[in-house]
Amino acid sequence: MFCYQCQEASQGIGCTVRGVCGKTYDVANLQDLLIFTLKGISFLNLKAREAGVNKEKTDRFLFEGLFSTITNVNFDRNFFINKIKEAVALREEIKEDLKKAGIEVDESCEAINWVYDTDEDIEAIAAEVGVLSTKDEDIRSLRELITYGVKGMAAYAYHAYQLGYKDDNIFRFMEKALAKVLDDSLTADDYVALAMETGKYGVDTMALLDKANTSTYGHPEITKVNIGVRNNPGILISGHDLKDLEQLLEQTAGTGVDVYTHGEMLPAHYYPAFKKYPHFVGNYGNAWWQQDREFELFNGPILMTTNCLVPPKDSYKDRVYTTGVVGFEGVKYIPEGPDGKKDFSEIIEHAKRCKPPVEIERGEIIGGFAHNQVLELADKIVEAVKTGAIKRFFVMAGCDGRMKSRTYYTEFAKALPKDTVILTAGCAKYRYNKLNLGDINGIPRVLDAGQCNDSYSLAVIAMKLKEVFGLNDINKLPISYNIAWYEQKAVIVLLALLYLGVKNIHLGPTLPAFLSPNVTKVLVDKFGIGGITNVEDDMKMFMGE
Ligand code: FSO
Ligand code: SF4
Repeated sequence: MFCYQCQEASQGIGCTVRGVCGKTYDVANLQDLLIFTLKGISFLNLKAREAGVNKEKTDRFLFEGLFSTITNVNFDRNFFINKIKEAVALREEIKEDLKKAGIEVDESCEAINWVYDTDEDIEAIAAEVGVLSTKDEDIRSLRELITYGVKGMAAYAYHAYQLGYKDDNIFRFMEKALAKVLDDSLTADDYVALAMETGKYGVDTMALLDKANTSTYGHPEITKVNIGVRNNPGILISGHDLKDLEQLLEQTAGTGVDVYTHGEMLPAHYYPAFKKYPHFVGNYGNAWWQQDREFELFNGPILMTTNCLVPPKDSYKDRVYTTGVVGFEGVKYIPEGPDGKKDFSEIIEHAKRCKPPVEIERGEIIGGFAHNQVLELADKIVEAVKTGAIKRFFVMAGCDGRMKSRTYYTEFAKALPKDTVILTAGCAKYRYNKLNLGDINGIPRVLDAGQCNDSYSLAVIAMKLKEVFGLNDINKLPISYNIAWYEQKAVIVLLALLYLGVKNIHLGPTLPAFLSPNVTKVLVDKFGIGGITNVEDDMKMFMGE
């Protein structure tokens, strides 16, 4: 096992015995083998595409497989053994299809030709194909940067697909990128260019998901979200999947069971379509890493639709349900029916047997500042910038995490001058969204666009402001980027911002372990990427003092 894909990689180097996230040795290796086999499938499917014999089920298999290996999504050994077997079967099917179409394929690459007889064979091969099998540190770094970006892209493509939105160009690119990551003839420069192209498709995928979400559920609007509780049994839903939420709200209507959001599901409250449910009560708790305490206190069942799942404690494990690509051994899984419907009745019955949630806080938080809403307020915002009432915006999007050093973000938000506004998305917001930082002429000082993928909204807003102020460079706007990262969706968001030409992004609380010194140097030289130090010095640096 060697994994360094998230910000919590052991000692800032990599997890080698067991993940800090709780991922076991065998699961880490199996994830590597799944990714390796998906690369082989990608190589073959590109040829199948050219010949017009590709199948839609391959697209879905690819993005689901990639998504399942993102940090805190799936910890279940059997899930990966089965997925790998399915991957090999699919790979052979594509080979057959190519043969029938008269297409010759060079099958010398191991990702395309490895076979197994037993589960032990699978585990033995899994131990050989990990990250460290690329010997050159810089090539490895760039290959992983691209692979993690594609994983994030796959997660967003998955959500769009669930709502009936897809784009073959995105699927083709994912295959191209994964196939190139196998190609030993490519140089570091080739991979830098591929990383940029990954950013381009990251923008396209986030735009597609934005279209899917807003066409289906309406444009997010300014919303006050209750953070207290009611006296009914409840179901807590976490992760990012809005379609799962919709089905849960439909099925719980009139049952006397309330529904609350946790973590990244909070922004669901901002969508008009979910406002019609009187039993959609509010948001319970904070970011993903606090779930062990908060799930315990919630008392009712919890539905994990995507990351971030933390290995559940015995005290509440029997109340956790997973769906989609999420999995954990011994935790009940809710499958999707052939018609795309999920039956949540077991969770609803479970909830009825549970006590109402324990109140952990009271009050409201405000959000819903995605691009459409912010552009409606554009005149007010532009006026505030012109009069100097707003001096600077700080994009503080991204993730939250366990590390103590992340208190930096709370302290940074508190220390920001009163004439600055935070633009946020993702679960990083929980570090400062309950601080009551006030408003500027009625504009709240923390503008939450939504989930991590809604970072796209922040880019749209920046582009619009550039246009309004008649600037020729997005970097001339009074916007600073102090972004927190944790998992691979943040990688695609970062690559997307770089592709859009955003410079001088500061990334914390630590730079990715997968960036080698030389690759870091490229990012510093080309894009002005930096880390963080301490609140006082960083504040001076950002405010140009
Ligand atoms: Fe995890 Fe947070 Fe949204 Fe990240 S809950 S950490 S970039 O924001 O992805 O899933
Ligand atoms: Fe370690 Fe992060 Fe990989 Fe988990 S996902 S094994 S914490 S690097």
